Parts: sequence; C-alpha cells; structure tokens
Amino acid sequence: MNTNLTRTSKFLSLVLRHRPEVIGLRLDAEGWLDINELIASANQRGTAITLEQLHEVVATCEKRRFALSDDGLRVRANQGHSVADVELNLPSTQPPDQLFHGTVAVFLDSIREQGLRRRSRNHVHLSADRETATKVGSRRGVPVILAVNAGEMNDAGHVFYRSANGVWLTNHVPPRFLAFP
Ligand code: HQG
Repeated sequence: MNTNLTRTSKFLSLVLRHRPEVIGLRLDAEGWLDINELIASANQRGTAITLEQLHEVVATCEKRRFALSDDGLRVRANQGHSVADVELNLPSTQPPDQLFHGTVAVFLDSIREQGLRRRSRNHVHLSADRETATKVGSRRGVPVILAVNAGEMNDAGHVFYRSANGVWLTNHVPPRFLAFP
C-alpha cells in the first residue's frame, strides 16, 4: 500500500473502530457509517479523503479491515472496535479445536492469572493459525504464541464469532483453556 493509502487506512480505523467523534459522527448500532457523510465530514474537519481512496483501501487492504454494505452506501470495520455500543451482529460460530493468540512475554504473568482479556477492545482477538498469531504478537516485540483450546471452550458454553476477515472473536479466555509455550 502506498503512503497515502496507508494514511487513509489508519484514518478509517480511527473513525470506524475507535473515535468517530473526531469527525463529528456516530456509528450506527452495527458499526456502519454512510460513506458520503464520512467523506464530507472528514474533508470539513481537515482530513482530505476521496471516494476513490476509500474504495481503494477497502478493496486492497490485505487484512480486509473494512467492508461495504450490500447497497454500497455504507462502510464499517470488520473487527477491532473499542466503541462500546457497536454490535456487529455476527452469528455465533463453532470454532476449530485450536486457535492461537500472539502476545509478548511481559504480559504472560498477568495472562496466566487472568486469562486473555479484551483490554480496550470489544472482544479478545484470536487467530486461526500460528503464522497470523506470530504477526499479531510481533507488533509488540518478540512474539509469544499461546494455543487456545477453543473446542473445549465452545463445549463449556463460551461463544465465538468469526469476523468477515477471518479473525476469531470471543469475550474472555479463562487461563485453564490456554497452553503456554
Ligand atoms: C494482551 C490488530 C495482560 C494481549 C491485530 C495483547 C489483531 C493481556 C494486548 C488485532 C491480557 C491487547 C488485535 C491480560 C490480553 N493481561 N495482557 N490478562 N489479556 N493481553 O491490540 O490481540 O491491524 O487489543 O495479548 O492484527 O494484540 O488493528 O489486541 O497483546 O487482529 O487490524 O493485551 O489488532 O489488527 O492488545 O490485536 P490488542 P491484539 P489491526
């Protein structure tokens, strides 16, 4: 992605996941914003962004962070929200037996004690494979990969969702379902 598109992608993450108020807007209950309103408000408030750039980011983002509504008029983030009242209305989905979480050593004592917590986000994010979890952990330093016994969690009544871009989401992973390296 070129610099301009990366900048637009980061701006869309800010607005569609965390702080729509920076351009004076509110996400609807399922996290959508009207694309024309988004562009008009962003430009009014000093962030130059065009419809073409928005479409290019949505289409080319490797992680498919954003989705267009069926009618093409609205856009939302597929996961990663911290805005409290967004409900993506994803169907609960049976997870594979094992999922993975990439983190860093400094968090391990706390994770052993409390399990995986959502922290500032609306869900704990889990990866379907070690490679993806390694990338996630690498954002913070030398990655440490935890295996999550998702099958047992599911049997125990924990609910899982799969975002449109393949990230597994759940509310909390208690320590007994985690395997540490
Ligand atoms: C850690 C990116 C202490 C957790 C990525 C993580 C992902 C604890 C950090 C997505 C803890 C939270 C999400 C506990 C969890 N004690 N630390 N009890 N429980 N942690 O960023 O999973 O590029 O909110 O291990 O690729 O790192 O934004 O979550 O290190 O998909 O699209 O607390 O963000 O995607 O960090 O990343 P985050 P995450 P995007």
